[in-house]
Amino acid sequence: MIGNLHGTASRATATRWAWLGALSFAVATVPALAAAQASPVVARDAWVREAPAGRAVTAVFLMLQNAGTTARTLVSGRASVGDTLELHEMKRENGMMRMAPVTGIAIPAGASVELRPGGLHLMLFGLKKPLTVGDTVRVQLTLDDKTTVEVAAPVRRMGGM
Ligand SMILES: [Cu+2]
Repeated sequence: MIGNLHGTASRATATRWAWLGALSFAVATVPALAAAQASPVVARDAWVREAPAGRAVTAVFLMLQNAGTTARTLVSGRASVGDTLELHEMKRENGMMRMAPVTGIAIPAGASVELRPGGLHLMLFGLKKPLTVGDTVRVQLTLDDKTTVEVAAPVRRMGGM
């Protein structure tokens, strides 16, 4: 019987969290990966460029640090807002700086890679609501070895790209 009672309590808790999730509008939750492995790669100093009403696109910047002895590659990601997340770089084309998707961002062993305005960045598409200072976006990144890295990215105001 104790097992049954415990099961019921867990379901009730799960339902309550599901409701909280449905009610939170500024920051939707990224489902946690129960079996996520610890990665020697960490993400820090993350932030998201503020997105005014009507703007469905924004960029995420952060520092990726690989404390391991094996090079890793960031291959994909998702966020608590927006439909899709793409890995982007800025490159010069006919004298103009343009951004373009890349298939991966290499993080050499024992090194850091900075995603910053004017360089590599994460692009969020399909924003349904404005992002303003005070909001926080949760970002989950997947590496080439299938490990994931999670980071909270506060919204910051910023002039241009
Ligand atoms: Cu971009």
